[in-house]
Amino acid sequence: MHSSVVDIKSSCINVKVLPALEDNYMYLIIDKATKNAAVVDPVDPDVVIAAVQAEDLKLTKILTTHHHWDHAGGNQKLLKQFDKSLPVYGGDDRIEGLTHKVTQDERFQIGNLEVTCMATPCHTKGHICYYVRSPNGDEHAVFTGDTLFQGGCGRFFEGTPDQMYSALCQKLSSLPDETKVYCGHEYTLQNLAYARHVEPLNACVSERIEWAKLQRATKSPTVPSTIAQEKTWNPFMRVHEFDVQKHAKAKDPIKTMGSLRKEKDNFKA
Ligand code: GBP
Ligand code: ZN
Repeated sequence: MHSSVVDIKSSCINVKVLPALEDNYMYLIIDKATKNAAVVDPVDPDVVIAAVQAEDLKLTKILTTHHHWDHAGGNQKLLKQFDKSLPVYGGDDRIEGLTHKVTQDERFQIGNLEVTCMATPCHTKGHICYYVRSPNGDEHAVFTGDTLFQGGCGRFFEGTPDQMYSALCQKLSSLPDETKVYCGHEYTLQNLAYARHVEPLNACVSERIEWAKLQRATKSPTVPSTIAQEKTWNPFMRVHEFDVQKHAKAKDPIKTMGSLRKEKDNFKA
């Protein structure tokens, strides 16, 4: 296992972080009040089923961020081995087992938790981020798949700088500061190495690198971060900043986004 299993607990929303494959994360989103749960990107269904049974959860939904096999490739097996009638949410017809195709602002519940879908096309055309709120509105989490990573973002396989700008700097940046960010891969150290190349003088980047090195030394996940933190160290969320534009040799945020992504595609940490 690339990382240990951890439980992120609070009053209403619990999240179980489950490592999979080389560097993927699956997540159980648990409504503490009802023990209802949804699983995000269950590429390794055996691990998910074991966790659901050990914690005596009622698994009611599969949430898929995008159709890539390392996210959606376990859906059929989970349906077959656990419950053929589990609804499968996602934004792309290429998703295994899809039953509920969702779009921007569509809402549904996990027990009493309120989920809002955010369409974030670019890494893939049908990519969805899932924003989760407690019933009292006090707790927030967002599951960002391969759109927003800690300190970075996904490759632009099916989209443009303009679309990633809209996803990161308009949609995700509008979430409450304290929203916890749960991304699809453990790429934090690689991403922050690039962030330091972009902004060598940004102390938030250097401090997070030191923290992340300590975490990884014990195989602890670096997730979650928060939206407020990402705005301090993630170059792709900082394309308005003068220093970032200067590094990119660009004069507007969207050109900066395009130029950063191009450079990161070939960056060796
Ligand atoms: C790293 O950064 O550690 N190993 C490298 C990058 C997401 S997975 C590997 C990589 O390219 N990962 C993808 C990405 O977007 N990385 C962000 C970055 O490099 O900055 N995937 O598995 C990837 O989406 C995939 C699966 C891709 C099916 C295409 C298809 Br089709
Ligand atoms: Zn992907």
